[in-house]
Amino acid sequence: MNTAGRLGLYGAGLAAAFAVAFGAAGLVAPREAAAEGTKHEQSTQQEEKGMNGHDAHGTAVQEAVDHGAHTAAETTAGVSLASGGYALAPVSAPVAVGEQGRLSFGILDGSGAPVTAYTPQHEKDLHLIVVRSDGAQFRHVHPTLDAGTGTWSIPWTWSAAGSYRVFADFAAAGADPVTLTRMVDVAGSFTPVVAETSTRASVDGLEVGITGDLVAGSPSELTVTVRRDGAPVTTLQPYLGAFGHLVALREGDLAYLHVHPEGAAPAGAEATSGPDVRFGAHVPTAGRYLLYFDFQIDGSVHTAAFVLEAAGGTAKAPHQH
Ligand SMILES: [Cu+2]
Repeated sequence: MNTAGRLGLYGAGLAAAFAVAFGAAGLVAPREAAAEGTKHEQSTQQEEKGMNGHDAHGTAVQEAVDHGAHTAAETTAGVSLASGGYALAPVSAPVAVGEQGRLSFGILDGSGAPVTAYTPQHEKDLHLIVVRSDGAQFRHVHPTLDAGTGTWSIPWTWSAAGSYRVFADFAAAGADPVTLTRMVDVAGSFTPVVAETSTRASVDGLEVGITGDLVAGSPSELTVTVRRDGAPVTTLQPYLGAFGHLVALREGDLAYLHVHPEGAAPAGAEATSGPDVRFGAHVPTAGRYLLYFDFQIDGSVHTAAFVLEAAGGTAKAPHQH
């Protein structure tokens, strides 16, 4: 089956699952989809926190499906080059490993014109995530916009061959946030990394762990803990308006879930926190999720990668009431 057809099927089945957003400061597009799919008298906030139980989810499932294409487009975040009335134009990048160049692209509106005005999300007009198809080689960067042409670009060198997913996460001025994606191939052979469930990561001399259980269709809390030489690190600095930034990708289609911490935002640029950072997570399906935690200490940004297995949930079972 071709990709479009497969996504269409996914869209119907996963609508409500993706319709529930993540975290307190959470991602807006899925949350708004959830609001549309929820009866007006119900509290969307409560539903997201799981306080209304299974009934609310069942309702959201049916109504989200009824909403059809609009909802489906948002619920397949990060698996399409066009969504929400915007498209990611072809990505230009070096074609071989080690070649120095730039990665650049444009965002096009419904008329094909480049978008030059954006609404910042988490302190940036556009977040660029690049990851190889096996989940390795993750990068989260912030390219520069040429406001005259609408071209985004950033210096770029590939360090490994393979097929990459490029995600652009942004909100055009006056529009809802969307995440668009394209594939970019880098010549050469590579040995795919097989994802093994992993809740600990060693990065730049820091030990980072993640606890919490993902359950398909249900809210879960994840806690990331940062230590150095076994001692809690309490000097996490604000990064993108929070004390950490978590991107979750579903293994298999790399569907994109952009997560932010629960709890209060940093009180100011000098605020620090740690060693724990909590996130609300709500995964749509059972299976593996690749998680990437970006955090900042002493002005340096680090990324810790984890792989979590989500257990199957029962919240979406049609016979439940
Ligand atoms: Cu970003």
